[in-house]
Formats: sequence, C-alpha cells, structure tokens
Amino acid sequence: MDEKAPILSLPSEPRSFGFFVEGAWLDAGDRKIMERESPAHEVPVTRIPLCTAADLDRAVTAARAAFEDRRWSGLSGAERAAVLSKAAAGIRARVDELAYWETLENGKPIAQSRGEVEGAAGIYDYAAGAARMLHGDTFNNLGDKMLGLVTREPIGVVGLITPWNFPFFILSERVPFVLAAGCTIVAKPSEFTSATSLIMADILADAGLPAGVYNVVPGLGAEVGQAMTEHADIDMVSFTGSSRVGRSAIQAASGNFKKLGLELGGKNPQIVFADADLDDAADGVAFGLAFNTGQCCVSGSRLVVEASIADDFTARLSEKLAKVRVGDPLDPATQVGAITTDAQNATILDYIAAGQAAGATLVTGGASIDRGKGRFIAPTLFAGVTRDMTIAREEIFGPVLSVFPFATPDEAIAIANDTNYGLAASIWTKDIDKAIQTSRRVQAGRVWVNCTITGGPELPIGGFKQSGWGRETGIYGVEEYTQIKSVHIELGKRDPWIA
Ligand code: TXE
Repeated sequence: MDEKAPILSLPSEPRSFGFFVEGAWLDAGDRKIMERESPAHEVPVTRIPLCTAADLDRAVTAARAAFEDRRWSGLSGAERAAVLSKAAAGIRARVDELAYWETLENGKPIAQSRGEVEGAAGIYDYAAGAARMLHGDTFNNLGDKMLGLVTREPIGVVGLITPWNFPFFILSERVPFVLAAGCTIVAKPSEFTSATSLIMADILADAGLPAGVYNVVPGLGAEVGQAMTEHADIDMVSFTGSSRVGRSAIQAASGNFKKLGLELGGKNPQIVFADADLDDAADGVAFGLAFNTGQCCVSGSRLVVEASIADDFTARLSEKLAKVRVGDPLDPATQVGAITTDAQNATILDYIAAGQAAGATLVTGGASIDRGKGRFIAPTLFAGVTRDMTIAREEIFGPVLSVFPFATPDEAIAIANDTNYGLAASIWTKDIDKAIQTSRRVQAGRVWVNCTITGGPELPIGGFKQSGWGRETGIYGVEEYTQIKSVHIELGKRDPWIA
C-alpha cells in the first residue's frame, strides 16, 4: 500500500459496455441497461447491457461450435499454455484499468483491487503450466495382448456464474483452468460487477484465444443465470454464490444431468488457543473479519477462543478493529471500503439488529458509518452469543463476528463443526500437535494455521458439507473440467469367439 499516492478521481461519465460473443463485441441495442453506481460514491460508473436468454443461446451456440471443431481443444497443452501466459502479461499490462473498474463497481479499496488483479495474473501463469501437466494414466499390466489408457478430455462447454464480492479474482480462479483443460466458456458475471469480466474478453482475444472460446453474457441471475443452469447444450456450470441459488441450480441442472461445481457460503471458525501468539492472532482475526467488508465466502465470522484468554483477546481485537481504516475505496490508504449492494447492506444491518434482539452483547461496531455518501459498516463484534442464535448460524456476509469461548480442544472442535457449512477454518496456536490434530478434525475444505485468507493457485479451494461441490484451482481444479475415458487396445490377432 502506498499511503502517499493520490486519491483517484471518479470517471467523468459512466463507461458503456457491450457483450462479447464469437470473438466480437455486440452493442446493447434495445436491451435494458444496468446503470451501476459506485457503492462508495453513489455516482453512475458503468452501463451494462442486460442480456436475454436468446443472447445466451447465441453465446452457447458459439461456444459449442468452437468446442466441436477443436479450434481450442485440438491444440497442444504447450499452445494453450502460450495463450494463457500472454493473457497473464495482458492482465499485468492493464492492472490499473482493471483495478479501477473493479473498485468502482464493487466498492473495495483500490490497493486491494490491484493486489487481486496482480494475483489473478499469477493464476494464469500457474494454469499455463497446468495445461502442459494435464495427463491421464496407462495400464501396462493387462497382459501382452492388451494396453489400457485412461485419457482426460475437456468436458465441453462450461458456463460460469460468478458473484460480486471478488468479480475478477473468482473469474480468474476458474477461466484459466477451464481453458487449460481445453473447454470453451460462456461467462455470466454478477449484474452488479460485470466490467472486469468484459474487459477480460479483450485481454484473452489479444493473447490469441480463438473466437468463440470465451464469451460473456452479462445479465440478471433470474434470467441469464437460470437459463444457463437449465441449458441443454451446456455440459458443466461452475456456480459461485448463495446456497439458496446453489440449491436451485442443482434442480435446474438435472434436465441434461450437467455437472455442477458449486462454491457456496461459509460460517468459518477462527479457533484461537491460549498458547497462540495473541498479537498475531488478533491481527489475523481482525483481517479475516474485516477484509472485503466481510463479504468473503471464507470470512472468519465465528471466533472460537479458549475461555482463559477470551476477555483479554476480545479486548485486543476491539482495539485492532478500531484502527481499521474504513473509507473511500479510491484512496490508496483505505483498508476497508463500501458494502457492495443495497440489499447486502440491509441484510448485514438486519443481522446486527437480530443479534441485539436475541440478547448478544455488542462489544464494538454495530452501526453504519456515515460518510455523507455510500454504504459503510463498522467492523462489529458480539460476545454472549449462543450457538442457536441466527447470527451464530447464518452466513452474514458482512463484518460481523460472534465470540464463543471453549474450555477444551474437544469443545473447540464441537463448536467449530456445529454448522451446515464447511468452507474454511483458521487455527491459531504455537503447539504443533494441537495445530495438526485440530486441522484434521475440523470439517472444512480449506484450513489455515496461524494465518487466514491466504494462499495461491497451487492449492485447491472448495467446501465440505453445504459449502459446495468440487474444487477449483490447483491441478484438481483443471481435472474438474475434464472427463475420463478408458481405452482398451487389443494387440495382435483376436482370440476368435466364433470357431
Ligand atoms: O447471491 P446470488 P446474492 C451469499 C452471501 C450473500 C448472499 C446473497 O451470503 O449475502 O449469497 O448474495 C446469479 N440461477 N454469497 O444475492 O443471488 C447472480 O446473478 C442462476 C456467497 O448476490 O447467489 C450472480 O451472478 N444464477 C458468495 C450469482 O448468481 C443466479 C458470493 C450470485 O448471486 C440465479 C456471493 C439463478 N436463479 C454471495 N439468481 C460466495 N460463496 O462467495 C442469481 N444468480
């Protein structure tokens, strides 16, 4: 973060986008337009066409044709890798632009947006390697007359439905892996944050991606998203969003039995043992709570803390939270920006009210921050929370943390696992036995020890229980976008069946 860098200015007028199909930009025409206001500044920043189900059909037709004629899947891994590496360079060349529009549509701090865009370029680099690593298996133990091959083939046309909390980063945790596998894509970004998914179309085209391989159809979830999950000519949908829509996607996908990848909600524990480095732990818990205003599927929203240090730790944490710089996301010094949507803002405030009404004790925060314009909520800490309260059970998707003291490691595990979700967990201790034993027993797809919300594309991401299906990123992530074929090859003359 460069605290002396100037505060960026707002655009003089909103930037207008078309949509991208078969390697070409199409005008909005008479389609409805979503005029997106900056959540922090309440001025219009982008104008995005709301595509229709017919537009989706057109994009699926293009993606299908591009898949069937093998213009992409027929290339070698090395050739696909070359395009992905150029895309990484293309992202790096446009970091400022991508970060700017991401911040304007989403409300996250510009320094964070830059970090996410740079991180995304690194994911393309990693996936370029994965395109060359992808391989199957052989069975040379079937006798002299038989050779068995297990080959991986791209699954086909993949639909991507992405959310508004990390528009570019989540897209980038999927697109390069789908492409590495040899599939073609129709992407539907969140209607609130479509700009960077659209800009990516130019970056991929400039990198040499053939027409029709990456198509973007912005639009409403209920219209384009729903049509995508139902679509008979899409082979797989990767959906990231609410558990409610994830559940409906399972039903919608049943028409053609399409494969689904689902990354849904979380209610992630931060387990702090008394022997942790408490300063590190307090800093990490504060970050895990307030980062991206808590609008993270892996946000640490339940503090499970050893009873002997609970009061001291809660006090330390409050002190840290009071120092978090919440403010103008265009200011490079800001750490926490605006709440992305009106609906999310109302949801978070409703949960805070529900916590108070249920008798939880508000330790810090608990209200909007008035900056004249925009939606901001102070990082909020509740003590005296019982495990049956709504704030203890439901994903809030905002900077609201509930504290649960525990007496024994068994109790810590019981509290941590007392949720339908299983996305992530963090463990803070300097005792190696406790760290490993707790990480084994906690039900979560991602576990962090003495850190939180960190990592690279090498390790897969995804959830246990109702947090989702499948994995993204890592070699596991590429494999999700393939299907397996077994090939039996008989050698020499066949043993006759008919004498
Ligand atoms: O999500 P939606 P919302 C959680 C979080 C948040 C809540 C609601 O708890 O408070 O979800 O957020 C598209 N068929 N997460 O309402 O609606 C939609 O257009 C197909 C967790 O914004 O699930 C967008 O592209 N698609 C989370 C995407 O789904 C549909 C990230 C997500 O929107 C659709 C976001 C439909 N019927 C929210 N309806 C995470 N895991 O990171 C909507 N969509």
